[in-house]
Amino acid sequence: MDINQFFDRLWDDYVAMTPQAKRIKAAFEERGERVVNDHVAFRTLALEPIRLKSLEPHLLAVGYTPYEPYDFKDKKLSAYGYLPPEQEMPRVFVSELRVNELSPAAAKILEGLAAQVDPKRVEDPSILWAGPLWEPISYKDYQTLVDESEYAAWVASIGIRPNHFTIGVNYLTQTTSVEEVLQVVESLGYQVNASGGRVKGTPEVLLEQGSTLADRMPIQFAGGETHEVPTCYYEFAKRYPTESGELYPGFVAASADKIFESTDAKR
Ligand code: OOG
Ligand code: NI
Repeated sequence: MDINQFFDRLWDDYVAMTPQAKRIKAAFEERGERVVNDHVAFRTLALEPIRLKSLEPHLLAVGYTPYEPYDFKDKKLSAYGYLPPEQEMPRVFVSELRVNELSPAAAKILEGLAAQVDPKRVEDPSILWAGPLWEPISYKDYQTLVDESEYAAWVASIGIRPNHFTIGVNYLTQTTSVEEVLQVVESLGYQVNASGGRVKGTPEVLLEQGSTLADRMPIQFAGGETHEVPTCYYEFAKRYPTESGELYPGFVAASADKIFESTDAKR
């Protein structure tokens, strides 16, 4: 699979889960802008057979280079940033939940999900837009997870698939700050994640970011019950040049820590 096919599949899955993204992208295009993705992000569990390390080969296969690790102590997450093989292809951010740091009750729920995944399935690149790879969990277990780790609840209900795409604000010609972009997004009727401030990061840390609050969608839980849960969100990122003159290629952990909250079920 070539990298363009790869991202087409990811985008199709993403907009099916995130109708706001299609509308927001179209609105910027109607303003005459070229919408280029800064990065795409994935979430998983640090459990066999779906660990970050097991998903990584699919990124390497389409030309990505591992760049830098990140640690999120309170959220119990480890992450890695990847650089694209070509200009204007998105960077990639993959995180995984250190399940062994959770309570025995939460860990047991998640271990039950990972145990249902056939390791062979993980060898196909479509694992990255697979969605849930397990039977629906009970709504009670979902709530147990929400109380302990919003991230855990998200992965359990939504599965492995793009968590967000990100508009590269550097490519825009009319709304050249993240705050201006957020105002356009709000004018379309979407809410912004204000955790840690509307705009996270500063020119000094070479990256400014903002995001919407995730769309919500009814999904099926065990026993055929359906409940609305947060799905995916859209992010907006502006990069500043480093001393070498290249745009800063990485992520900023303190900002990312708040961006994760764009999918919180409890607001
Ligand atoms: C990722 C949050 C971090 C960034 O660009 O720093 C992030 C997530 O919500 O899975 O996207
Ligand atoms: Ni992001």
